[in-house]
Amino acid sequence: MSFSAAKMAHPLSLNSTTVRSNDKPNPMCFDPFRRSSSSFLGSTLKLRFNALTKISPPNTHRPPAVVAVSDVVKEKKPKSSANLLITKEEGLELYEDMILGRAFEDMCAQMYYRGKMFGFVHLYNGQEAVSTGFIKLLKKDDYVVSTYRDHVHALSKGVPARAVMSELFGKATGCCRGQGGSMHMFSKEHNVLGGFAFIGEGIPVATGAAFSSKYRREVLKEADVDNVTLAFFGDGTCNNGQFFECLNMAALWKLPIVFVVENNLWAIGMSHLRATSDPQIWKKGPAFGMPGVHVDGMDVLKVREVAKEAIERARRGEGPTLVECETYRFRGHSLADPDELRDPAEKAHYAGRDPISALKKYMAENKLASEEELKAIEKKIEEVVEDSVEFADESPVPPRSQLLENVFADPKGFGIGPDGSYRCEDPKFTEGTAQV
Ligand SMILES: Cc1ncc(C[n+]2csc(CCOP(=O)(O)OP(=O)(O)O)c2C)c(N)n1
Ligand SMILES: [Mg+2]
Repeated sequence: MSFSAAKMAHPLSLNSTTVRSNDKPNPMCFDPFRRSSSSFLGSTLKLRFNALTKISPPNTHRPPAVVAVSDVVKEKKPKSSANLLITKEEGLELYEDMILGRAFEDMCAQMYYRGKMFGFVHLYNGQEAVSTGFIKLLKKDDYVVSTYRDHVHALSKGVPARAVMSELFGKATGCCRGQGGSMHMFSKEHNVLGGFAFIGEGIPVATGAAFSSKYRREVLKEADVDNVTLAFFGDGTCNNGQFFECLNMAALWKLPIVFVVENNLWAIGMSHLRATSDPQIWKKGPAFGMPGVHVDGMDVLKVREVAKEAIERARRGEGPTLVECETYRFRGHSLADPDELRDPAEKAHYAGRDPISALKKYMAENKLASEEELKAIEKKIEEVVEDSVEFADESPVPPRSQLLENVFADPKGFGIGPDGSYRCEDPKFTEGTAQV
């Protein structure tokens, strides 16, 4: 097993494992690193134990923020004399992808409030290091399976901003021809197998994709098939049965998959600590016979190192890995959420750990990029995002005939009449479903 429990030096300057013994706790000041018997990660909530059951707290020693990491991080050969984990080109690529994710989502918020998007829209602000850290390591044929928080995963995998924005606008030029919307990004071309509105729904799809890769390679003898599947989902989803069932099957069949938990501490308004018997999700990996890794998800370089090892392990045919990324969403659960439940101190703590600012600082300190180079990337992305909005706005809405397409397998079913024409094209169609 290549993964082991160990602490690692923080590649970025924000060292979440540091505990300064001289610091006196200030009751007015939120200090997530202060050792406490009842706090977890950066949450300000206390772990509560049911007094009626008289069960004593199982663990009175709070683990450090990063409790298990890849050995590869420690053994990593330096890219340069400065002992850096990335080259300049790699750093610029990571920066560009994170800026794209952030700028795109900020624009989505604007467009949503201007009434250009419909239904629920869930943004990814704050979590970019996870998408970028993992997906930028993939090959084109590898698969990504997401959740309803899916725009940025699609962008990282290469789906053009125009196609994602148009999909959000419900336009015919969207990656699902406007038929999916925010929660259902899909691209056959880019092997993005979907956003999914039901939590946990994507995990079996991802497991199936990983199974198909293994089947093609080992049964159909397609020797060049070495695709890896990444399944992204949240902390709240890890209490869903599909998660456990799929961990079992993936470990049993040594499937080429990485289960990536984006633990942002909240499932809508439910704190992870209140909902989960053992909040350390990564521990569930070893229970199924696969490595479980916990990584600082606000640090793209750490995420990337862990991702590298997990993806390579899957590609080598050694089976799945469960990676828990400690992260945080900077906005409410969806754009309809006023976000009044979370403690402002907790929000402020994570805002100060913005993964984009951290990478920027790291690159500047290590002379990997000048201020001008980073500004040029920001400018370029601003134009890409602006262009995506103009494109989406000018694109046509889907034809009415598309309304019932892909709804029924039988083309002569509910949607298509005996004469072969769409029933919705009947002028009386909107008068009531009884006649349809
Ligand atoms: C099967 C199912 N049950 C309930 C819901 C309602 N629901 C929507 S989001 C959500 C919370 C999910 O939280 P988490 O997995 O942590 O993801 P996050 O939103 O934090 O990214 C729930 C319960 C759902 N979409 N699907
Ligand atoms: Mg969550």
